[in-house]
Amino acid sequence: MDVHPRHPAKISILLADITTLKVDAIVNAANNYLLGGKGVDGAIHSRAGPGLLEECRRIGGCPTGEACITQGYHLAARWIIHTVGPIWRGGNNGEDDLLACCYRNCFALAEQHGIKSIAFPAISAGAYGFPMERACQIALAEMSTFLEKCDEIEVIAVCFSTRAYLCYQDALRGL
Ligand code: AR6
Repeated sequence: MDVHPRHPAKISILLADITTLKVDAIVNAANNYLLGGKGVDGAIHSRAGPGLLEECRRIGGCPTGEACITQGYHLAARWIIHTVGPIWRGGNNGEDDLLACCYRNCFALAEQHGIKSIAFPAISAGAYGFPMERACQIALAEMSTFLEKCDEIEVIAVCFSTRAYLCYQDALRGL
């Protein structure tokens, strides 16, 4: 696990399955329909159980770049914050800003709900095709900016592959 030098013990990079983490909230890389899918979304729905799908149905959807919150159901995490990352379309269609908005909106919900530890997957960097290096840079920049104004939340960047882990480490050094 690597710790951000400017925020000791507050931001860390972890190679793990996000659904196993005992944190206050995990973030889901969802789609606009909030009805489950593949990747981390599928893993979260399958581990959380059917109550999650019911609550997501009631919410009714989420625009790209925004976020909403549900209970964690059978997860160890109390909350799930669902956000919808942009689909990569070459990089000149507002993708960077939309991805940054995902992180900011997740942090806003975390603050509103008194969440003290939050774990993020690499939003958009799987099925949505965002280049991993760029996604990691945006993620860590937003995490770092948030922690500059609110350092009471522990932030975990979760990697699902060694490649993602190395990308996060590089991005951390480049901050
Ligand atoms: N724990 C942590 N990270 C994971 C896990 C896991 N269990 N599983 C996958 N990842 P993706 P997106 C990583 O495709 O690109 C879904 O179908 C994965 O290796 O899950 O935002 C939704 O319904 C990658 O680095 O999300 C949407 O339709 C990262 O999580 C669409 O995919 C994100 O990959 C969203 O695509």
